[in-house]
Amino acid sequence: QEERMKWWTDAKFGMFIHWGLYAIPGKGEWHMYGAKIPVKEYERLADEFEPQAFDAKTWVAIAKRAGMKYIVITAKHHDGFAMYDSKTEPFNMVQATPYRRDPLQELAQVCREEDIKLCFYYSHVIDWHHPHSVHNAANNTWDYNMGEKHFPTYWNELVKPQIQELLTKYGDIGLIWFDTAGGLSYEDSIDMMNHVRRLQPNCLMNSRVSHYKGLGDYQSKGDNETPMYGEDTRPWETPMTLNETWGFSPRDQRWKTTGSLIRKLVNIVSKGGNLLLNVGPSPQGIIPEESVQRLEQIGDWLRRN
Ligand code: FUL
Repeated sequence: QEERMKWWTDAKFGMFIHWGLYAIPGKGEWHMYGAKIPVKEYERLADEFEPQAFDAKTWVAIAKRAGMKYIVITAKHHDGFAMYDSKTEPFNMVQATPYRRDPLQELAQVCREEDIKLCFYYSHVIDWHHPHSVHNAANNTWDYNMGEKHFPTYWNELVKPQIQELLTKYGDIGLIWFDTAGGLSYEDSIDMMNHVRRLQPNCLMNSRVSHYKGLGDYQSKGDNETPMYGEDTRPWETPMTLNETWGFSPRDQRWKTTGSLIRKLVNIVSKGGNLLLNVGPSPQGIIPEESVQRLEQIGDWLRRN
């Protein structure tokens, strides 16, 4: 356990990347749910997803210059779209878009070369695209009849096979960042943890793998939460945004200042935690300039101090 955690506790600072089809409407990653967009209509976004400016090298360089040691990217968020070449489900980057490339594979390659740990975010409970994702309160009730949902179909035919793909085709993965596990049973939480352990014994999992307390390798704090000193007995991490949303949303210009970001980083790290700071790239694959600037300034400060 200790041994497995070492790279992560040493790392302190990571980059979170929320990137998916939701970047196209540009209203954050909960847009499909908020606007109750029918699956068939949402799927059409994939027809126009062609991030010609995406360059894994640029992203990894931005993270490195900021002093970040790991990257956690959305492999599948709540909208169910797989940002990689999934053989399990055609609603993915390679089969459903004109782009046809696998950005996670490209990132994996560059991360290996640049000595950055690649990690995947995976929404294992909420999935608005799949007809059988049922547990969380935030379900797709506009396309699907809740009474007809059969959770094991979703779990065994989509979630577990996709986790298997992510843990077998991209080399060593630092951690799987699970999310919003409300409603998932204790048995299924353990089932998932065993599944990950079997596939990659050194891959970490955050506590959001389950809503049962104490599971996972470390505690994920609430979004943007800075805990009090001594509050935690386990290793912990705060996921934080640079503005107020996770997915690309150009109308959200409420950027935190560099000064306040540095104070948050110091505050968190001095209490023993990790900071996972988020960027939301555009549909073209560009990390917003305001984000890049702030990350650069944080990196400059870290190099001076
Ligand atoms: C939340 C999610 O619902 C948000 O969309 C985002 O991914 C954040 C990090 O976790 O619970």
